[in-house]
Amino acid sequence: MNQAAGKLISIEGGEGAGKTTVLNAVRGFFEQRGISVVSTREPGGTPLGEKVRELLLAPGNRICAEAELLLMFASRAQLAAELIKPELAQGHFVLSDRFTDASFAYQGGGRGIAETKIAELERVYVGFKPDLTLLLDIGVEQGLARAHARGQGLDRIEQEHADFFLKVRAAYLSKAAQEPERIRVIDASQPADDVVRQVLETLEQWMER
Ligand code: Z5A
Repeated sequence: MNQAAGKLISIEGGEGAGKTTVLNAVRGFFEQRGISVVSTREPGGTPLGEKVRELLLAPGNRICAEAELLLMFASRAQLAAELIKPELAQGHFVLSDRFTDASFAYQGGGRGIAETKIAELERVYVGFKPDLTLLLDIGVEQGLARAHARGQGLDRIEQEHADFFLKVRAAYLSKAAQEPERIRVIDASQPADDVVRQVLETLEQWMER
């Protein structure tokens, strides 16, 4: 791999998949190799994006599926322009807690918006995909149990029914089957240490390509 080139790595998964633990492990993996990593998240990651995030997640806000999709992309366009493109241009690694695959999963799979419409937004307003995506896959029941056990209030999207999250999971797995080189599926049902071990093995293999 060309060490001088910037890379975008995204972490994806359904509720309770354990993205936080994995993000920390991925950051540590690169820092140990002397590669500096900038972390960000979606929706959010910029001052504008964080305001959009508040609108999107506040319980009680009435947002139709199309507006939800466009708000996700408004946040993403700003993040791409303000942070991701400049960092990649400087040869830095960017680690994002979710990226466009989440729109295919939640607004595509979950809300039923056609994949072609989302792909068009991706092409026109983003123009790139992550170099590597770690998809933390977990059964919906197990994931929701973990998320609920955190004891925090549920945001607007977390309040959806299990059926919604089943469709989200299926859409993620379908995307991973379409792009197996870029999207690596990690079994996130395992204890945290085992999940981290799978992630580190995947990163080592990816770096050695
Ligand atoms: N969204 C969208 O619809 N479309 C888009 O395009 C984008 C996003 C970009 C906010 O995202 C929402 O936006 C999200 C998708 C939607 N909707 N929902 N619902 P977010 O990423 O900020 O929100 P989140 O999915 O709720 O993430 P999270 O809760 O911060 O992360 P997590 O992966 O779900 O969980 P965690 O906090 O890392 O772990 C959950 C709990 O499980 C915690 O107590 C851990 O200690 C525990 N845990 C973690 N790993 C393990 C293992 N291995 N074993 C046992 N317990 C564990």
